[in-house]
Amino acid sequence: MTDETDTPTHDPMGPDEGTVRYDGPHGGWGSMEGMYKVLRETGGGPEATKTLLRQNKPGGFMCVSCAWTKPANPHPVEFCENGAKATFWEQTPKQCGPDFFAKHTISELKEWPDYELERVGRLTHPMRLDREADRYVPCSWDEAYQAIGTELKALDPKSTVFYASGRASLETSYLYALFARLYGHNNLPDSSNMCHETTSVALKKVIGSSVGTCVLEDFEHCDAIFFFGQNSGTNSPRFLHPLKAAVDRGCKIVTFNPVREKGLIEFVDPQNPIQMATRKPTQISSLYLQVRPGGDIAALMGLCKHLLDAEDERGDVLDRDFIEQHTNGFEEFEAAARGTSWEDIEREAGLTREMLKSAADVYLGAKNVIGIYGMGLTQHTHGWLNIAMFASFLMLRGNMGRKGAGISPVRGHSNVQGQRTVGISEKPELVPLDKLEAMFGFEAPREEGMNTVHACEGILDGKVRAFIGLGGNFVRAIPDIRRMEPAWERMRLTVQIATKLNRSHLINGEVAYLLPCLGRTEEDLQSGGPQVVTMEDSLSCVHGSVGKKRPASDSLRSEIAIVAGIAKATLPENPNVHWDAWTGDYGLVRDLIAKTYPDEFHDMSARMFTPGGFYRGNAVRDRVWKTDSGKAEFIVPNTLYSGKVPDAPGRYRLITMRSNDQFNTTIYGFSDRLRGIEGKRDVLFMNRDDIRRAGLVVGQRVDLVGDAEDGETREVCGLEVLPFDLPDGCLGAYYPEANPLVPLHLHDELSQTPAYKTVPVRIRAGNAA
Ligand SMILES: Nc1nc2c(c(=O)[nH]1)N[C@H]1C(S)=C(S)[C@@H](COP(=O)(O)OP(=O)(O)OC[C@H]3O[C@@H](n4cnc5c(=O)[nH]c(N)nc54)[C@H](O)[C@@H]3O)O[C@H]1N2
Ligand SMILES: Nc1nc2c(c(=O)[nH]1)N[C@H]1C(S)=C(S)[C@@H](COP(=O)(O)OP(=O)(O)OC[C@H]3O[C@@H](n4cnc5c(=O)[nH]c(N)nc54)[C@H](O)[C@@H]3O)O[C@H]1N2
Ligand SMILES: [Mo]
Repeated sequence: MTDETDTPTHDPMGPDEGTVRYDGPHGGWGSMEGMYKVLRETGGGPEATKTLLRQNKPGGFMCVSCAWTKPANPHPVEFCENGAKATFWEQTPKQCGPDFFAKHTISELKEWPDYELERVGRLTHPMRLDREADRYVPCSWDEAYQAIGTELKALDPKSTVFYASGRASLETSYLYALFARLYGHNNLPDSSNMCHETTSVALKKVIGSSVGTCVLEDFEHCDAIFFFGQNSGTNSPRFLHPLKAAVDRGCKIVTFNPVREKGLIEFVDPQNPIQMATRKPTQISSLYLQVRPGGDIAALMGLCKHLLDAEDERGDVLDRDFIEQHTNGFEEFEAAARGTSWEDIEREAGLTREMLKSAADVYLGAKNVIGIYGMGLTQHTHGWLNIAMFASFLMLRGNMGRKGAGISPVRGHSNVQGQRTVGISEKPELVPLDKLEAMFGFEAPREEGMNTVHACEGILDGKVRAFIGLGGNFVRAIPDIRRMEPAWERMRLTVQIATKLNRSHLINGEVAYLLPCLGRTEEDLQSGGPQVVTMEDSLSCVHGSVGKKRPASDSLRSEIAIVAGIAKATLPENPNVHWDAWTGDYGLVRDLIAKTYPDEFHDMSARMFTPGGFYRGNAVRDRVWKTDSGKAEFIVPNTLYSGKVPDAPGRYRLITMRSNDQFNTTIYGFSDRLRGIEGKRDVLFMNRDDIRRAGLVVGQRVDLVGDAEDGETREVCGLEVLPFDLPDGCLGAYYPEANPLVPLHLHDELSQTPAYKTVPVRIRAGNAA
């Protein structure tokens, strides 16, 4: 490891004694260096850097990385280290075209690491799989559309799956979902099914809204923020600015996370010259509690118990008016909290009663509280209960539907929330099908479609015959990928619409096409002139986005054009459906969206460049609860543990983690600077006591084996044991490399979001011990 100011270090006690960690703050010079490393790597020139200045600005383009909101008054540079990396990654001048595919067989490419595959460069031409030759060969767009259309026409629509990764625009998403329904199915899984579907289901159930309730302004009025399982420093770094501003005005932040994530500890604002010069960071969290993975229900129960104790003492803690007027189930919830023992809470949370008291005191000292969360709450077998508990905790003091308060899930992909809003959903009851039928003159399919887990099950048992991927890297992102890969290749048709080569493009059906599309930073010129696309951010604001860069290749088509091309080749003529006109002018698609969802999207084209985006509204802000009972629901959890791994020696809960140098399955590089890791990803994070107890030594290579007791063999071999500050009995390894260990059947019980954060594993030390 190198030794510069912002570089990782081991404890001076030596590798056996110390833990791997990063001693610098988040942000600062380290983040500048991280960004420019990717610029060098992708070979981008000054033009790539210039593009950054248009990022997340009204009239510019919306970042292709995370979904964090784009403010009305952007900073001169409204991008972060990881947003810049994503832009550079898309803008690379390197190409992955017919010459490349002529040189490499599919079998050979399967041996390449993910990082090398994407690094080849932008896909430039439509390609068809030649199975005999074990290669992709170029084809024309028309040939691809006609061949795919012919295959789809021959299949039962219900045996096909149309997946979407959360990046495609609202316009593309609307047309993609319409295509699925005109063709005859609701099999529209989305990356959200692996991500915040738990939120969509749980929040809908408890507060009647499937999305968060806060707007940016709330962060200017909150007195405390409770942070559960979201790593802003890496996954939504621009969020650190409002957080820092909140801390600067006295707001307290309390974090619950098994991992001490740097960005939530201290931050140097790269846009603040004084901080950059003095390197004096802002302390972000005033209290940081390393809850056990899966221990959040218990931790929240402990917090609620403290609040009830304080109520007994002071009598002014609970918001009785709110509870009475707006909620259901309080008495049962109160009885359950009082009846839960501290012993159980402490054991399951891995935190003491006193630690939880310190956190409860912060809550009590605050008038307005915001609850933030991410994958640390959603990706568990009882993930929905985590969220229900979090909502209950906030509701006890009326922190819902009030300025400066609320619950705010931090979404992942830049338009994942919006895709669901405009119809990409396997749940027909969430889509205005009657209206679509009237608008387009057809009979919409009414059966529930497949979500991600159902689609995987359908592929395993042979029911699913075709898969279309609108972006993403499905076969790498899902659980149980070693079981899925052979089943995948038995499908009849696979089609991938993508910007860069990834593993999912190498695991193909009998007939397969790889279709390259424009990226969001690129100019999208159609018959009606340059086009705008829109997306909805994590705070439900909708923004127009204009790409200006010259496309990576003249053969690229926009996502809308590709969806329309396939749809036209598949579906019979319909006088109400105008694929060519819609492709020529996306404004016509926005008109359709506005007509279908007038409350949220009226006058969409006129409003899309509103600085800060236009807010699509949330009834919870007016304390209107669209739940079955018409009130917000307190839910009594039937367990304190949101996972399923038993507590026993040698049995571990594995957290799958994102490094600071990746976007999901896209690996930009091998630096996880903020955790002190450089140059590798094949590591196993483990605390020193666990290393000793297991009889291992630091640096030893071990295998992880699945411990789901379902008869399936699951393993990931050759991980280097690294000492790391984690709770007992819990391990960490990187996603997606660890995905073969995740059982498909372990998922949130209501939403089927895979339990990527409490994966049951054991360690096999082999001969090296
Ligand atoms: N640079 C970058 N940005 C991204 C992404 C990326 O990969 N790279 N991915 C995007 C996407 S699609 C998403 S969904 C988001 C993901 O962003 P996050 O929601 O931040 O997701 P993760 O990094 O997977 O995990 C979040 C945190 O949960 C903690 N955690 C794990 N288990 C538990 C638990 O049981 N309880 C608690 N309280 N905490 C726990 C982990 O230590 C981690 O800090 O980011 C988006 N933005
Ligand atoms: N173990 C484990 N597994 C996980 C998670 C975890 O925390 N742990 N997280 C889950 C989560 S939260 C998510 S969201 C999923 C992510 O799953 P996906 O969304 O399916 O995967 P990504 O890695 O985001 O997809 C990357 C690919 O998208 C393509 N792409 C990039 N830009 C564009 C574009 O503009 N248009 C098109 N058409 N394609 C583009 C590129 O080809 C790139 O290779 O993974 C899930 N899997
Ligand atoms: Mo995600």
